[in-house]
Amino acid sequence: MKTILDTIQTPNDLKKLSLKELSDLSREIRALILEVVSKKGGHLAPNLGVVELTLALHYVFDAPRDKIIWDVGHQCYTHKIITGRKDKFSMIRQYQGISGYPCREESEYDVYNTGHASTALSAALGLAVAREKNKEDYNVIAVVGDGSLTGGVSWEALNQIGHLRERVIIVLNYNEMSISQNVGAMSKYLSYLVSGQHYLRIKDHAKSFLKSVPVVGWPMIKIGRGIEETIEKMIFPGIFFTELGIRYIGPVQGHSLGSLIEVFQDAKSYQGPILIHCVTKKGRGYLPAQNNPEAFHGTSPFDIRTGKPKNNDTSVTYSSVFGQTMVKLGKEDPKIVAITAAMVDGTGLKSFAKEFPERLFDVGIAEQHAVDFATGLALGGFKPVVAVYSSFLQRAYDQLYHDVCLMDIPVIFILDRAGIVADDGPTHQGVNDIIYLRHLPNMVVMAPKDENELQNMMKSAFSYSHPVAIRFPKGKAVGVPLDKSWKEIPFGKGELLKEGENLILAFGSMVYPALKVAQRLQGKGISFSVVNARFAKPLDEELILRFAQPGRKIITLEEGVTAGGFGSSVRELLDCENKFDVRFKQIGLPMEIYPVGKVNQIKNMYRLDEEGLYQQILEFYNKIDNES
Ligand SMILES: Cc1ncc(C[n+]2csc(CCOP(=O)(O)OP(=O)(O)O)c2C)c(N)n1
Repeated sequence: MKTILDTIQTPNDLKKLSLKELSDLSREIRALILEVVSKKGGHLAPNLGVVELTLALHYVFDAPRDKIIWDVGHQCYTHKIITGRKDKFSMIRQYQGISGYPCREESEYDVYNTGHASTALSAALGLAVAREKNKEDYNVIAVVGDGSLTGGVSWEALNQIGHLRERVIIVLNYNEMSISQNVGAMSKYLSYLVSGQHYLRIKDHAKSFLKSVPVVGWPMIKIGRGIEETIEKMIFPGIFFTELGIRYIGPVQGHSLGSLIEVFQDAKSYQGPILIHCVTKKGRGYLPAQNNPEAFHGTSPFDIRTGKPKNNDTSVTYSSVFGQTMVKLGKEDPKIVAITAAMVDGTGLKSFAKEFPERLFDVGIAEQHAVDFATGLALGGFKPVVAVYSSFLQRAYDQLYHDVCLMDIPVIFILDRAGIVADDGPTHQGVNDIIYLRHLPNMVVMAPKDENELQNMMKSAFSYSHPVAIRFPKGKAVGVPLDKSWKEIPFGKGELLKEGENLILAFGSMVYPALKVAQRLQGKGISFSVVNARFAKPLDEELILRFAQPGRKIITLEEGVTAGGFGSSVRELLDCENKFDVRFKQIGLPMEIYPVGKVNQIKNMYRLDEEGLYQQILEFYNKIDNES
């Protein structure tokens, strides 16, 4: 039987549907999302929460002429399904499939590539200003979640949106959740607007209210504090935004297609910036996700009937070892505090949060603030550990330089998801951190070969009295036993694991593969030492230079971009010590945009899996031997 979804090739087809048909379509789309994500994994709860909102937007606006920008972009599945990618949807987040985020290369309906939070408002304002300057006429709509509104960039944008007063439509997708429960004063304010308020009754209220507000210079109602302020908020909900110069409309029932369509239609004719506060439920329509939106924010494949994960892999992960080590360290030292930018669970800090709720700070999606907040805590005598994903720390680069490193403040940075990251695509690859950290003055850059070394590195880092970054990959650790008592990692010292003639110098996740490759090469009569570098900065110069003898081969391995990376620092050392007669090769990742895929697929593509490493080293070895 033909479904309504079968009739939808472009958003234009939506415009022929009745409200009832749109509502039926929302059910069909939910079922499709659920079916695909249960098999392939992906962002379930955020997407189930915005089905009506997306349909209403595409029903009212004329994409791609009108520009819809999705903040983070993890909630774009319905958008993809109705903008010509329904047939490819089963390949979402798969190698050679489609991206799980908006992707300009995929479709003209994807206006702006996203993946990191809080960028949509700035981009929308930029487009709106360009439109005015070009004397064009289209709508610009930014869809932003309440979680993403905690990011500083969003506030920088609101500041200018209220100032310039260009026509920008902000759809605030309010579901009280970031990945976990949303945090912060703004979150409380938004929830205040929703609680105790009657939902906007569109016909008899919003239209007249909109008309009554002049575009420029509307009167600022200034009444006192206390009870008057409460009355004011009741009469003019969202006064905070209004006073910034942004018209506030809401709260609107975010699953009522009728309400959404009416509000969006009204917003279209408004001649200034407008924020529509839509209240949605994460996981809507699938009980396990509704009841546990955090677990279903991003999920691996699961059984639809029970909501239980299909893969019950209970392997130890780096994040879990980090978390349990934090608890251990926290018990020993009451000055240790942990900071996360909205990733309590992802970074493994849940058990620390449970054990020491007053020493865990979730700052919201605010990596820049997290870094400076940690700096202040350290200056005040605490020992802050900032747990963050490698790719998200990129946006706090100046805070690392200006605030942490120039003052040489001992903050510990735990960089999870460093290296190749599965499924999420280019925005989430943690392949740049060695580069952006290693030239910062005073910064120590480390990577453990396994989870046991991770715990010892964490303990040791507190004794270095410098900022320290420790990077490790996502997921499953090596599976080695954990030392019961701490072992100090000597500052700046590598570890010689295998003796041989030439040298493989491996950093972090590349150490065990290096050992395996060296064994295989041994079988061919090719002799390599293997050193676990432990530090990309400072380098163990003494150890490296011991191998830097004429004609010897030195190969560096890293799970990161080579340009300016770990191997580059070794090359610089050899160069500055005039060791030109050493045969040197740096193995890692090229500087390019990696495709979506599983870690093994991407490693295989770039010859960073064991076989690829073996072949690369062998080719290099044979080439040098043929030359000489
Ligand atoms: C800079 C940055 N930090 C962290 C993340 C990880 N992250 C992805 S979605 C998300 C929560 C977003 O919450 P919200 O915007 O409210 O969207 P919802 O999932 O609730 O729909 C977070 C923290 C990110 N994408 N970007």
